[in-house]
Amino acid sequence: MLPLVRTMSLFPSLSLLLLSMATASCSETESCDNVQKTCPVITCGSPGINGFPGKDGRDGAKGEKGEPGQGLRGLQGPPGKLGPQGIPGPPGLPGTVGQKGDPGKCPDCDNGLAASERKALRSELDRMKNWLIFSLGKQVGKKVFLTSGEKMTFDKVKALCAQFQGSMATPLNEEENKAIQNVAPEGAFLGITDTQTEGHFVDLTGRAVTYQNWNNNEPNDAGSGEDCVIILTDGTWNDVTCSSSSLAVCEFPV
Ligand SMILES: [Ca+2]
Ligand SMILES: [Ca+2]
Repeated sequence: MLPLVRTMSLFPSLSLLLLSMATASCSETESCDNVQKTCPVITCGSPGINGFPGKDGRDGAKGEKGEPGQGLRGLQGPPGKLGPQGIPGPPGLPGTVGQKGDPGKCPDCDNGLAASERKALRSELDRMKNWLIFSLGKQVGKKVFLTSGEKMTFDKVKALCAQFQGSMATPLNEEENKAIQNVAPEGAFLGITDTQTEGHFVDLTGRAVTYQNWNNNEPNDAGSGEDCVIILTDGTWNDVTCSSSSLAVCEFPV
């Protein structure tokens, strides 16, 4: 019945037509009482005006979340393009020191030819050393005393000997003192001073000298002071000024 009422409200002329048709049928075939029994929608009085549709009801409660869909998952796509190279990271910490390696081998050193060459070179070197000592110097024990033949101040003699990996002649006993005397018959500086402490003579390493061979009345620290030592022609010693000049004699290990 409801659709019919709505249809009638929407089309008032149609409803009136239907009503007139029903009224006409009633009057032609049967009484109104019978019509009411067979057609309850249609009344016999004047029809009322249809009301407006009611307001929409409130929204219902939110329903539960539905089940996931059953559709098929698509195939995995191909890998994307390679991204740009990143910034280099900071340098790592230094590693631990490795163990000491085995001694290396020298193939040329192990054969007999190289060994014979070394022996020949050593022999030649010894011969040249003897020639040098014979012509210029004097060997005592494991020392050889040589002179450059020049006279200079104490400091220059010290520097000259160091330049040639030697040191100033410093006699430790009478034999060495005699050897220096033979190399420098006119006298020479010795590696002995009392610059640090007056009257306390030491060698160039700072050790007190145990062997001494002073001339009479020496050392006298004469004049404005004498802190360096020379060997005289007779082999005795005299303290002199360091700025004076004397023969340079150096000693070298043999
Ligand atoms: Ca002195
Ligand atoms: Ca003196």
